[in-house]
Order: sequence, then C-alpha cells, then structure tokens
Amino acid sequence: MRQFEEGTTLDRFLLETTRDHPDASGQFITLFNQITLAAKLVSARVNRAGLAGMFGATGAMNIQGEYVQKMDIYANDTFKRALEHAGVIAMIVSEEEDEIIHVPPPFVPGHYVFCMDPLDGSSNIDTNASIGTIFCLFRRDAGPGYGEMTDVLRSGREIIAAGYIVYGAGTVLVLSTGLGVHAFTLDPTVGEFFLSHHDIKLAPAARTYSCNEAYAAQWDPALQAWLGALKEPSLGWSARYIGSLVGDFHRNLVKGGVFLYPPTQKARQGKLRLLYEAFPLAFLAEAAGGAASDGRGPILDRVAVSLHERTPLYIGNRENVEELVAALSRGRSAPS
Ligand code: P6P
Repeated sequence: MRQFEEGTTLDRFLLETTRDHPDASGQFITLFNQITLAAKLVSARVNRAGLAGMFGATGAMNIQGEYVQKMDIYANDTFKRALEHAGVIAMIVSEEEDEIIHVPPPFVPGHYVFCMDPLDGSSNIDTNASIGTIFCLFRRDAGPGYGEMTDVLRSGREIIAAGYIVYGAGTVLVLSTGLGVHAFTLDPTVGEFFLSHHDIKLAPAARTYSCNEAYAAQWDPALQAWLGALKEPSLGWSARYIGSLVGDFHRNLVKGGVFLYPPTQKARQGKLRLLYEAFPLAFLAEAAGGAASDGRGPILDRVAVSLHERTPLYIGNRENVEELVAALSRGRSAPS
C-alpha cells in the first residue's frame, strides 16, 4: 500500500494512486474534482441550513413515500449540476429521482454511471445530527450513447469505486476504489480536503451494535435471540444509534461495530436501498476488512433488479455479520 505524507490533498492522492491503476483514464480525477466541488457546496449549505431557511420539508413526497426535505433537493440538484457537464458521467441514479437521469445534450456522456443518495438522513438536519451523501460508481463500457437500464442494474461486484461524505462536526469524504478505504477531512478555511485516515480497517473485536430496537419485536426470532445474547453484561457490548445511516456507518468504520436494519412489518424487504445505500457501504465495509449481508448472502453478490429496491442490511465487523447471518440461517432451517 502506497504511503502518503502529512497534508496530502485529495487531488494529490488521486493523481498518485491513479498511477497504480494502469488502465485509469483522466476521467476519474475529473469526476472526483466534481464530487468534491458538490460536497463543498452542500457542506456549506448544511452548516447554514438554519440560517438559510433550509430546514424542514418541501411538502412534496418522493418515490420512496418520504417527505422531501428542502436540503434533499438542494443536494440532489447540486450533485447533478456538478456531474452532468463534466463529460465523465453517462447516467445518474438518485434517491430523489423516479427515473434514471441521462446526461442531456449538448453535454457529452462519459464512461461512468453514478448512483447516489444525495442527502441521507436529511430528516435529522433540523436536529444538527450527522447526515451524508452516499454514492457508488459503475463503469459503462457499452460505447457511445446515453446508456440503458442494463448499465445500471448491475452486480455489486461490478462497482469500481464508492464513498460517502458525512456532514457532521467536520465534513469528511470517505472513498475506496477497492485498494483500501481512505478518509479526507475538509478544511473549510482553505476549501480543500486533506487525507486524515489512510487505509482504514474496522477495529477488531469491537463491541458496539447499532439498530432501532423499537422494532425488535418485529424481527426474526433468531435475530432477537442473537441480539439478546449480546446483552450479557460480562460481554461488555454497548448500543449506539443515530438514525442516520451515514453517521452510524462512519462511527462503526472508524471505531468498529455492527449495524443492523432488518425487515419490519412496515418495510418487509428492509428500509434501506440497494443501489445507492447498501451497495456503496458494503463496498467500503469489505475494503476495510468487514462484511455486509442481506441476511442470506453478501450484499455485493446481489444484482440490482430495480432502481429503488430495498434490502435488509447487516454491515460491519466481519465476525459479527457472519455470526448474525449464521443465526438467521439456523432459524430458517429449524423446525417451525
Ligand atoms: P428508522 C434515514 O431516514 C434513513 O433512511 C437512514 O439514514 C437511517 O439509517 C434509517 O432511515 C433510520 O430509520 O426507521 O430507524 O428511523
């Protein structure tokens, strides 16, 4: 793993690591320049949301059946505007868009498909809790043209890069191209992202679980039993739950832990979306030595069948995810 000196900017990091990808085109660097521009704009607006009349909902409801927050629209439009003209993206999938966004003429479509949740957890913005942008990238080798649905409905194993930006006490961009997970912290005084965590690995033997236990009675009994066993005082586990996926995931990435969002009566396939929430975070979790499952198999082995499909998500330290999935499997094979 290449080493980097103190004060390495994201731009320099990308330039130097691009040399490790022999088939890399300059498009990747252009793409991340646009992502970081959008991230800085959203960060500035999030930090002033209360002053800029950006709290609250627009009154509209998205395809997810959720009330759209003003900041959702701002983040969605900001990332679309930053990406569509750069000649690197052919298509955008967004939580806030019912259909695929094709790069409009006169802009020239590029080789990448960008899937994003522009502002996950935005209902928490009025409480100043951490929220974030989540994304993953597929390469589209189908030649010129504006892309088809088959360019988007892919296996998680075809992801070439993924990341998120968490807008919290600081703004941190976390990304991986499969060669380790790295975090860059924004210094707003100079408007630059600097390498702050190189080659993050999930802390071994962590003892934190993260889930909304209000729904526990609705979960698979085998899962309830597994979670109940963790509460044995001598095991020393603790619970942490923000209710913002990016905030919960980031804490677990940095300190270790396991996050669970199982199916509920209201969300029988799970609440979280496969293409632009579970896929990106699963890519990062595996690159950091962890695991991500839908309760039956690795999330990244899934092939997306629709833009906004949902999935159960169990993600974090590999040993905990594996234990949990084994418990669910035993529960399924036990005589009813
Ligand atoms: P619940 C936010 O609305 C979100 O989509 C994720 O960020 C978060 O993990 C989850 O929902 C929280 O859901 O049902 O616990 O409020």
